[in-house]
Parts: sequence; C-alpha cells; structure tokens
Amino acid sequence: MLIEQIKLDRLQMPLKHPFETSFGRLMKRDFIVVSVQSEGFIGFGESTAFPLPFYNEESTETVLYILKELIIPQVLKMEKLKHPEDLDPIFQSVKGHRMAKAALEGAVWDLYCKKKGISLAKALGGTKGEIDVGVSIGIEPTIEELLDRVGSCIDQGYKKIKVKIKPGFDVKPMEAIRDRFGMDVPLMADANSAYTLQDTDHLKQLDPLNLMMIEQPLDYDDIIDHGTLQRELSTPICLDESIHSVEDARKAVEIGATKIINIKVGRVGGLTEAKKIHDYCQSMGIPVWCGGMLESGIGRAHNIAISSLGKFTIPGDTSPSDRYWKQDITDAEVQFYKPGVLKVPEGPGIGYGINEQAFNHYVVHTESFQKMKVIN
Ligand code: OSB
Ligand code: MG
Repeated sequence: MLIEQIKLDRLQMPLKHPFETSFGRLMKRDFIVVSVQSEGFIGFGESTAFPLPFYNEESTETVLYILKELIIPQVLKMEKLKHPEDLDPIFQSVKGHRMAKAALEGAVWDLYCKKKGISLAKALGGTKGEIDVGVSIGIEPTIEELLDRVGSCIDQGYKKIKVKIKPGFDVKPMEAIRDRFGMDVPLMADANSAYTLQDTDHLKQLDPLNLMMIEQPLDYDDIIDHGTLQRELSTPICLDESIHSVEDARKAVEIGATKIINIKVGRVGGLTEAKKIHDYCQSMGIPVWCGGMLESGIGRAHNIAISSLGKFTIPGDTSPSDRYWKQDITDAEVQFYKPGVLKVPEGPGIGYGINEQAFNHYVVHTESFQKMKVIN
C-alpha cells in the first residue's frame, strides 16, 4: 500500500463522570486520532497519551510533535508498505514515544485489514468471538459513593471490578467492598504507582481480602522493587506502567516482579508489540488482560481486537462506550451483547465506522500531510 495522506485530528470529549486516580482527576479526554488514507480506504488509530505526563512521560503535545516532525515525514516517503510491521525501521529511529507510534501503527493496521477485507482480530491471530469485560472505578469522594458504584457495576454484569486506590483511600474502601458484596466478587485494586517499599506492611493488609491482583503499586518505571514487594505479598502483582515491551515483560517475569500483565496497546508501542507480549506470556503461563486509557470507540475497537487473542483470560478494562461518553465517535457504539460480554466484530479492520457528525463535534484542531508527488 502507498500511503497518500495522513490526518491528525485533536479531539476533546467530556467524560460523563470525572475519573480520579492517584495521579489526578480527569474531566475530559483530550487526544489525537490518526487517519491514514490509501486508494480510497481509511484506517484509524487513537493516541492514548493524556494532556499532561502524569501517567507516563508522553503527552498529547509530544505525540503531535513526534508524529508531525519525525514519523509522518518518513512514512509518507515510503515506497511500499506491505505490512504494518514494515513501520519498524521508522519506529526504531525514535527512542520511546510509544503512544505516538502506537497511534500511527493502529491506523496502519486498520487500513491493512480493510484493504484485505479481514477483521483486525483475525489479522492479529485472535481466536475468541466474544470477550469478557471488567470495569475500572475511579477514586470516589466517599466510601458510600464507591459502594454505590461498585453495586451498580455488579448489577450491570461486569466480570471484574477494579478500584483505584491511593494512600489514605486503600485498605478501608477495599474492606468495605468485601463486607458489602462478599468475597466472591472478582475484585482488584490499581494504585498507579502511589506507594514505595516502605508501605509494604500497610499493603500486606490487603492480603486477607483475596484480591485478584494489585496493579502497579510502586514507581511507574520500577521493576526490581516490585519483585521485592511480591515476595512479601500473597496478592499477585500485575504491572501496568512499568511494561513497555516484550523485553520488559521478560525481565519482570524472570525476577518475579509480576504474575499477571496488563497489556495496553499504546503504552507498549502498538499492536505488534502487544501481540509479542501476549505470545511471550502465553509461553510462560502468565495471564494477561487488556487495560484501558478511557479511549473513544476507535481505541476501544483496537482493544477489543487484541483481547480476542487466547491468553487474554482475565476480563479487560474495555467497558462499553456509554460508561464514558454521552455520544461516542464510532457509528455503532461499543455495547454489551449480553451483560459483561462484548462481541468481537467480524467486519473489515476495527469493525466500527465513524460517526462523522459526533467526530466533528469534538474536533478542536486538524492537520493533514500529503505524499509529495514527483512531477517530471
Ligand atoms: O492505570 O489503568 C490505569 C485510566 C487512566 C489512566 C490509567 C489507568 C486508567 C484506568 C481506566 O484504569 C481504564 C478504562 O476504563 O479505560
Ligand atoms: Mg493501571
């Protein structure tokens, strides 16, 4: 395929309900959609970076900079692109900035599949026709409000309940959930790097609660201390922020720093690397699940496709559109087809079209880049 045009749209979508984590409170999603065009087909990808670098080092602005100045000019110069993996030499020329790369790579994957007339899930080697879904509940102002939300999510059929914790809002709320809803609810906590090894004794108080896992308790770039902490905790540790590649996954698994991995397509630099991590974890017997970054329908569709791979055995943070948005930007919104279960689309590419009207409503800025035509 010859990529003729690449478009970058910046969108701002208000969240229905503010989402609070240990690093801050989000009221809206401010992100980039990448569209790549070739011979009448358009592929779509979404950047998962936030406006400020409080989850990882990237931001909406750094994604724009890396794509505009370094990656897009190289992609538009390519003479042929047979497969999304052909982008690798370009990606190797820029260290890090994985969310920027993933946004472009996702769009190229979608385009590649649409041209071939196959679904993204199939192209990635997905084997599941439906996927189980969990929910990620932000920090609520009070334990009572948290309990209301947990109750409502259980009623809606979510197959895993994840609750954000931070120092001062951790053991008590998790105990309260167990007291109210019992020990059988599939429950986990996500700390987004809010603790240090000095909190080991405090975190041990979570062990009797029989949580499925605790996600990223220590620093966003740490692997070693997580290994030390895991030897003290019976609750399995699941790494999120610390895993950027299959190499990180291997190191973390080898030193016992993680028993489960949260795979986020953006954080690891795209679908190709996400699949490599999945395959490595499959060979090691490490279960994985697909994390979320409050994506619009576009990023959500990519997450659903990767979740159709066999070792995604734990429900992901891939909730339906209406948990986040009054109106999503895809033409069919992501919806349960039975409680807690999504169907993996079978149509070409990501399997969701764009709702142009909704899309345009949220766009705040657009830039287009064309292939230079050589005229002799
Ligand atoms: O750590 O998984 C996380 C949202 C923003 C930043 C980080 C995280 C999250 C979530 C939300 O947990 C998952 C979702 O519903 O998209
Ligand atoms: Mg997380």
